[in-house]
Amino acid sequence: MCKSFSAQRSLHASPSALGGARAVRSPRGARQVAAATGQAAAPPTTMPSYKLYYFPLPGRGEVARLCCAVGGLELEEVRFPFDQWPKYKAIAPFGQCPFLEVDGTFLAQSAAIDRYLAAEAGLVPKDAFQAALADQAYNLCIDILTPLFDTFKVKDEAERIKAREAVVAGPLKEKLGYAETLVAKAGDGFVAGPELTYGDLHLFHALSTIISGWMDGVPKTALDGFPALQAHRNRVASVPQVKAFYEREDNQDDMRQAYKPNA
Ligand SMILES: N[C@@H](CCC(=O)N[C@@H](CS)C(=O)NCC(=O)O)C(=O)O
Repeated sequence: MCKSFSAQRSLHASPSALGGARAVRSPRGARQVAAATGQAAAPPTTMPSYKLYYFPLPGRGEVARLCCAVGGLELEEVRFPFDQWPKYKAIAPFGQCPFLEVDGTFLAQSAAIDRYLAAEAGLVPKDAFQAALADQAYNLCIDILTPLFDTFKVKDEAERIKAREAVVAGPLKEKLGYAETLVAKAGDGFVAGPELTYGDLHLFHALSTIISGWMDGVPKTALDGFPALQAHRNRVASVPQVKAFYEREDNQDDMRQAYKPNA
């Protein structure tokens, strides 16, 4: 699915040895989430060290990054260029990225990584049904993005664009319609209630990717006609920690301009 970024740099050129000391941390993340969403801050706790391996682009790594940014979790990142992928594939648990190293143990599959970091960051509701509502939105986003990402497998450029146009007119339009209804019901809130969850972060990421112009054949206007989705995207983009994440020097690539408020 992944298309190359020309001017990305690797934040950490080489992977460190596995392992890492556990450290007692202040509840900074919980306090930041509380400030953004009104949730109660958790008491101090022992937190693991987190290291994310992925390409520089948002792709399947961005929700993990956002969970950490919103929750104030310290995330070490290995953002490697495409030509270094074979080296990292050799250590990737399932031969794919992203993968996360937690105190020297690897975790694969972006959905597992995202839910774990979201839980650590206080972005999974405590109430089981509300948590399921966050999962529902998160998984709808997988359904939204997967047919688009699958088009990267089409080698011929003209065929690839044609495949994307078909996705935009068919499955994408249908799924965005479901997302629009979901978010319209939430009013000024979020997908699982009044508080921001990782379901909202995935929806924000999916919508921002769609309007970024990153995929030829997917027009930047693809969200026209979905006003509730546009409003939700802007609401999440305006959360102070999200806004600050996209003001960071290492997040100033072309694609991430679409992740800003009113993009
Ligand atoms: N279900 C996996 C899919 C991961 C995936 O397809 N990753 C792509 C990059 S976005 C990858 O590793 N491609 C290179 C390869 O498969 O060798 C997940 O969500 O983590």
